[in-house]
Amino acid sequence: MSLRQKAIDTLLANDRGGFTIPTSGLYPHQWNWDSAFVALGIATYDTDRAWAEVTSLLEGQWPDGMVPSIIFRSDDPDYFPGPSRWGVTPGPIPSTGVSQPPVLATVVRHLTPDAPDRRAAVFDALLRWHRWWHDARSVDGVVCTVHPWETGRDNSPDWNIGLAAMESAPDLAPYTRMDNKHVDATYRPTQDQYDKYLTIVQFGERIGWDQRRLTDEGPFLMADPTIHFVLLRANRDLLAMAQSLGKDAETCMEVQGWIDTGLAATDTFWNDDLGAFCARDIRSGALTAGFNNSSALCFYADAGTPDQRARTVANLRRIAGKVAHMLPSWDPDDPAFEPQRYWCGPVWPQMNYMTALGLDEQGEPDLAAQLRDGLIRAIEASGFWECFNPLTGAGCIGANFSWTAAVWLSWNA
Ligand code: 9WN
Repeated sequence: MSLRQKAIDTLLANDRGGFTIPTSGLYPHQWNWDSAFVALGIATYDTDRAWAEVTSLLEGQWPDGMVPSIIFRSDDPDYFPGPSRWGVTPGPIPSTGVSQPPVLATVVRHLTPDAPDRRAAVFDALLRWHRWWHDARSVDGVVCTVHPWETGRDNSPDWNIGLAAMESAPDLAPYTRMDNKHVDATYRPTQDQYDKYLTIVQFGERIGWDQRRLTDEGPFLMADPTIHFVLLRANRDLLAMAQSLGKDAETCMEVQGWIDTGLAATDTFWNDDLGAFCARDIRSGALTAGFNNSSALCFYADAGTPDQRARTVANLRRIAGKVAHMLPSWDPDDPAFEPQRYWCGPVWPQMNYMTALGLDEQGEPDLAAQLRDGLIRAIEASGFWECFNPLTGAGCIGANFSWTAAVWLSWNA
């Protein structure tokens, strides 16, 4: 069977009727940015079904505009923490109480150049979601995050500063992890990290998921290059869609204001010692110090000075000399690098997709090709895994993974 057919079959097998799960067993619900990437892949063979992926995700939008990281259309005992642990959430469908990197507007723009009706149908929902980031998650013009799960890079060493600065709740309700029942525990976040993840959830649940309070008073507050650069690009795409739809000047100016604020905030993430965009702990001001697979998203966002871009490229070239498959999620020269542990080393398909796109657009086609080639070779050797060991190309964590199939399809359309 061709790889193309296997990719399509993977997405069909994960289809739960109008929405797609990342993979069965480990992740049995609809995830936010997973669905956005999935829509890109499905669009290569079924545009109507791809559009359903977009609209089904927006069905979970909260009254305050947030689009949650997971929508729980059922309570699956195989997954923890499910809807009962997140408690009563204000959205129309039970969900988590945090969001995920907002790639959706960028995907919608890509899917709808000739479909203004579709574009118009979701524009206001996207606008309200972006406004939520700038209102509820912003501190002094920097869009922040309150939970490692919100960044989509769960156990990246980037979050160690923020997690070390908080205590696990002494009255943390007991729980049983389910992730370790599906996959090798040594590839997953540690128990201490999970206690802290659940501590933040418990805090949010106890304040009734008041998102402004969660940002201001929650146990964890960091700024993430993934969210920053993804939102910056998504705002540019939102503005382009506003203009194509003939939206009023006030709307266009509001979105332009977010772009200006985002560009101005970009230096917040710059670690000049390392020559890389890194995460920052907002309360202590401390910057993390590891080149990771969100660092080069400056190209995707068309942000950063020529010097910042040149130093980012130099880091990418150094790392390319250390691994067989670009782009590892953590710097192989850093002691925190673990090639099989989730966001501490493995190559992530959706990050390679965005980073390669940005590098291509900004005049670095050779590096872009290296990122695409590194992932494609791993997929050809191992299959559609969630992520891959950058030294060997071996698949890690979840098999038959939706966004991996989707990225492959979008690159091979
Ligand atoms: C928690 C579904 C999600 C991805 C994230 C990835 C992982 C979940 C987990 O799986 O997160 O949301 O349990 O580890 O880190 O990026 O969206 O594929």
